Amino acid sequence: MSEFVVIQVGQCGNQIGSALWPLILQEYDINLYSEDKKKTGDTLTPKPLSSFFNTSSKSDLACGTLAELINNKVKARAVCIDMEDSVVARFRQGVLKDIFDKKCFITNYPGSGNNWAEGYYEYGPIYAEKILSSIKHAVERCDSLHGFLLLFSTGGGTGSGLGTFVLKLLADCYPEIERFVACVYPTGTEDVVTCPYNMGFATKELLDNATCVFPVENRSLLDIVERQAKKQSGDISSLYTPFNDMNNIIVNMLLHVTSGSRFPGSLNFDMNELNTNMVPFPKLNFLSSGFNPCPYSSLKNGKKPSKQLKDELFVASCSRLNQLVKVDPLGPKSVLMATTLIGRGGFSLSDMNGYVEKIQNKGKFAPWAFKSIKLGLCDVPPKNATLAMFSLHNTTSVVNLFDHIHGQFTKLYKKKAHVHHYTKISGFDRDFFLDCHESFRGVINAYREIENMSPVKIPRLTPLKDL
Ligand SMILES: Nc1nc2c(ncn2[C@@H]2O[C@H](COP(=O)(O)OP(=O)(O)OP(=O)(O)O)[C@@H](O)[C@H]2O)c(=O)[nH]1
Ligand SMILES: [Mg+2]
Repeated sequence: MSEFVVIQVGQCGNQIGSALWPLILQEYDINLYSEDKKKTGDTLTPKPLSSFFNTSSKSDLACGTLAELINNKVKARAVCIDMEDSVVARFRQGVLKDIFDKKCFITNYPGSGNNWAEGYYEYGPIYAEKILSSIKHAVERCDSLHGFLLLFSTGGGTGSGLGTFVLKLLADCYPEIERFVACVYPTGTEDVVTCPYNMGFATKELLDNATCVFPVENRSLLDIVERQAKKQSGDISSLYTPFNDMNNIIVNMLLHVTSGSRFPGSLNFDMNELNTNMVPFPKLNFLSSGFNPCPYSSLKNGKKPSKQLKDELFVASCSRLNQLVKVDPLGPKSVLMATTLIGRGGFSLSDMNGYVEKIQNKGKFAPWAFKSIKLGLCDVPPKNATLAMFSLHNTTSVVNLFDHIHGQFTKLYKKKAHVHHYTKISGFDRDFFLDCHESFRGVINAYREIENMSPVKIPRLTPLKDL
């Protein structure tokens, strides 16, 4: 089982983290609020917690309650960084306080002022040593570290600036270890005026230094949660705290994508296969993810899910309505470079092969991609669901996201608005604006080229007479 160190940076990164840890524990049947063990038959199946927790080498540790975890000195493999203290402070006090290693909290006051340069060039060098030492502490407690998983928003100063600084540190100090990033793009909720610059500079770093990026657009999440709220109560005013619902979707995406690394399955899909299968070129590393956000809890234990339900979940996972970024992976404008499908719970290989055929018939693939689709079957469904289907696409339509950010970045920069906040930071060079603009042009052109590629004609083999 692969191990991961989660590094959560800034307010958003730590808010996603605070939704992530309870849900991971729930997937292992660990009850946070009760001393009771799992009720079903009272026998606990040992499940290796080691992917996200340091269990002090008791790899088959079977815990039913949080108290047992704490007694066994189990610690989350987490590093929590923010340049203000309020969100990280909740980990010091909340119900999970004892599963966090206090050596891995790094905070300051009062934040990076919504300025990428402040996070990257001011706090980065000041905190580099402290951050590296916390990361080293977490890394030394791993037996088979596979990857770092970074969580942050690209819209503010700390997550985007310090988050991408940490990403670069990892690339320099741990070049062999994969760097996965789940990052929020506050599109549609741009409440920060400098957001276009922050998103722009952070994106350049993500293209340069991340192995795989799981981008999430707030406008996509908002659409999903509003649709769900309307379905459930017909009223979206019930969404008092949309960030909670939105972050739950991000967390579920992370649980799905890492499910094969945490649980067994008849067709195992480990995170170590992700980069090879999904990223054909280093800078085309942004992957769109989708799944049905509603758990199918209505199925009684033991009752076989119908084919219709399974098919519905497959269709939902590839639908544009359920993508966490604004793309339509099987739409007319999308050219697929790679796809992965992960079935959790009661899917069979023959179900999966049927879905592969559907995608191959409907989707348009890059001529060199051989229409290949990576499959994974994970035995354990998400908590409160009988089964789930998760899809990941490397599609050229993610260019929409780059176009959107580049457009906003250029609009602001044409007027040189807010530029002085960045140029006043020591280490930040005015030319970085132009470099960033060039980086966007490069990646946008790369996607467009693949979109416009005509199918490659492979010449027929002719016999070699001289042999
Ligand atoms: N989906 C989601 N978006 C968030 C969340 N928190 C903040 N955002 C968005 O992310 C952007 C700012 O990111 P923050 O994480 O608050 O900023 P920060 O990284 O702490 O940086 P500074 O406060 O500027 O130092 C805003 O545009 C918010 O709309 C969250 O919990 N979930
Ligand atoms: Mg903040």
